[in-house]
Amino acid sequence: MAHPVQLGLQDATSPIMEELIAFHDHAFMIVSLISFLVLYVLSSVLTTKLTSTNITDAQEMETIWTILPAIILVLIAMPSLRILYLTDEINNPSFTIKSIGHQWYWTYEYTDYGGLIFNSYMLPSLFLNPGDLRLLEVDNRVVLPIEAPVRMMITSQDVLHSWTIPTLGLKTDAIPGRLNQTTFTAMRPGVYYGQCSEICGANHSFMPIVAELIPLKIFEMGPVFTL
Ligand SMILES: [Cu+2]
Repeated sequence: MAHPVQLGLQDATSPIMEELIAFHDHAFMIVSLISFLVLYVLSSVLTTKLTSTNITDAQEMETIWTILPAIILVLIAMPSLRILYLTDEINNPSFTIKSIGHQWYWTYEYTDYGGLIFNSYMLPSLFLNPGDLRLLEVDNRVVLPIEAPVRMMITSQDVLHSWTIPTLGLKTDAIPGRLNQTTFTAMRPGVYYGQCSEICGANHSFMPIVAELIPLKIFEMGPVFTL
């Protein structure tokens, strides 16, 4: 989860998020270089007496400063498109888990396990145990396996919601009447937090998502589902 005064992204738990972080760093480097160059040119312009008449015509320079930004844009667009299509890849998933957004809680359906369905509500502050995270803890966490491709089907029963877990690189809109799908392969076990990311009404801030990622062997054993 995010921690106070954090500036960067959360540590990655899936290969897609690794890619996204690498792309963020790549784009950030380009933006930084451009910013410093513009800052340098601006300060030069402000501190130089512009009296030369030789700079009224400079075809070569204009050609370069037209083509160079175009090349930079391509250098950003290409890796961006690559990740976009990687994110869309379904990868023959081993499990399908359905997540339904409601005002204001999530419902999870394990259709591969006899149609297990349960609701996941935020824990009110009064019910928190020491060490629990206020506004992030839920009564029933969604349990997911690691090191296996998992498909999430995401939909809504009332208004627009968005099912999000930043550390897995997931953010998929929950749209009434439409079934969206996304896949991920988690790489390490743990408890990961997310929040609804589509303004969905009065209690939008109070429908967190908590995913408990456990090793595949334990997931397959099943008793974890006796909630
Ligand atoms: Cu919502």
